[in-house]
Amino acid sequence: MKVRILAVASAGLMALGAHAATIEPLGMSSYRLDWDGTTDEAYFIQWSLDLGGWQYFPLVDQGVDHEEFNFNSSSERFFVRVVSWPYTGSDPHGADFDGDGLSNIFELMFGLDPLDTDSDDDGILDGAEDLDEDGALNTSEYLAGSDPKVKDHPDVKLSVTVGN
Ligand SMILES: [Ca+2]
Ligand SMILES: [Ca+2]
Ligand SMILES: [Ca+2]
Repeated sequence: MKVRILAVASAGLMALGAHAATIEPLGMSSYRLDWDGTTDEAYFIQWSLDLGGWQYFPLVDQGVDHEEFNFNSSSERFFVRVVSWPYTGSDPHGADFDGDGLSNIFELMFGLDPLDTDSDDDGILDGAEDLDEDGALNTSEYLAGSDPKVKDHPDVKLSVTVGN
């Protein structure tokens, strides 16, 4: 029997249970997370294997009322939580919630925290970091559409596919 524990939290430290959430198994290693949303919030979904650190799934969910997210996990034990952020716009992927110059989805795709201007807490803001040390700062790579983790030529465009 697999142990599945769902924790629900938000950037604003919303009380546990404020968004009634459940996980149901859909099949082999496949699950559905659902929770009650509102139209004035966007949602990030995070996972952890040990509660020691949380990783983002690469999407931002626009709040409606009933939210669903399907995912796979082959781990014996895992944790999933929903993080909410006040938002009434229509492009949660393209928005820049933490205001560091990098869009939410760009940060999610490259392992940065879209809700923290300095993901690694080294005093250098995410946009001013140069992840691949190729001389082009992350903000420049974002604007050029290049991959901030590959020392790529400026005219190599990044292709991003987002599922929701
Ligand atoms: Ca950002
Ligand atoms: Ca930093
Ligand atoms: Ca770079």
